Amino acid sequence: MSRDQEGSGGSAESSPELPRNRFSRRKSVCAERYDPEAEDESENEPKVVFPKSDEQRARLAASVKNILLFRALEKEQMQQVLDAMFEKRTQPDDHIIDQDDDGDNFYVIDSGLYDIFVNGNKVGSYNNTGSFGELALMYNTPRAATIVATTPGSLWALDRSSFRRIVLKNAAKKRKMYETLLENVSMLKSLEPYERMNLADALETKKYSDGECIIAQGDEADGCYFIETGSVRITMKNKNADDPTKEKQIATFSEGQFFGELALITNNPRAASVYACGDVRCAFLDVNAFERLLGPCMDIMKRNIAHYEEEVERMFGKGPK
Ligand code: 1OR
Ligand code: 1OR
Repeated sequence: MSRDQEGSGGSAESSPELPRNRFSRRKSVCAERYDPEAEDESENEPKVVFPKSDEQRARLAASVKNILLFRALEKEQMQQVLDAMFEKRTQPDDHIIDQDDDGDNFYVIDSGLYDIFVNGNKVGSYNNTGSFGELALMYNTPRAATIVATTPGSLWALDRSSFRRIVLKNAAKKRKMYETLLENVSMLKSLEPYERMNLADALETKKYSDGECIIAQGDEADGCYFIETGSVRITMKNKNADDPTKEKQIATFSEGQFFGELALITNNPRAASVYACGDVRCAFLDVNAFERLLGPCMDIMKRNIAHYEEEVERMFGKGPK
């Protein structure tokens, strides 16, 4: 799928601030900032339940599995979301969302292809997976894009009020928590603000104490790490050395740097080990989200890898791997 976006006008409800970017057309008229800690009046609203067949439940469960916005939900909240979702069948040319409209539902794709248009230009598409329509509900802005079905398909819709009551608080908190971190990782500067928001949805904080092994050389890779606080030591064993079990320190990384991307890109085992120096907090991105969300940064990461290779040669010399 493709992604990206920004903001425009708003209503009176409080909302998180939408990051500005070059696509902004209008300033928000809503000066009040959303406070994720504040009680939301919608919390007292009755729960919505749409009965579903077993077959529908199974399809719904499969569709929501990889929805990043739902990652921050607890089990009970997830159950409420599943109860509140209703199915919407779509036909080619159906406009699911029209840019500039008010937001009614958030949609999770069950099946079908959908095109994304901004100001009349096609900017991306969804292929049988993903979700859309969260921006207008989260930030109280008009719809930022038009979404049109191009095949018959099916969507799961979650009404605005349920979305705000159950999903908004956690998701907004998470986006806010990672906002500064992601703005400070230079590799991610090539991402659009909307892409960084999607990234925030996908991250998971992991904590380590002094000396703990975060990555072990030779292991299979499951994701990459962005350092939120603290620093790490990178060490490497070299097969050609006199003592091939001896670990040599090759670098230290600190806040705003990332590691663990190499094995994901090359499909090789971990090239080095990584240990915590003191207390360390990292934001972890799993391999699936990495491939989906960091495509735009691939060139920068590949340049980095060329640098690693030069360094390996400099430190250990050339030789059979
Ligand atoms: P919404 O509630 O504003 C339209 O309704 C939805 O389209 C929006 O939430 C997003 O979920 C989804 N720009 C704006 N909205 C996008 C974009 C997008 N991609 C998906 N949506 N792009 C930026 C274009 C300048 C994506 C480009 C790949
Ligand atoms: P990974 O997935 O292989 C270990 O897991 C990580 O250590 C690796 O991704 C990189 O993110 C990180 N050579 C190889 N990996 C390095 C290096 C490195 N530095 C950090 N990592 N070199 C250091 C270059 C300054 C070359 C070593 C001789």
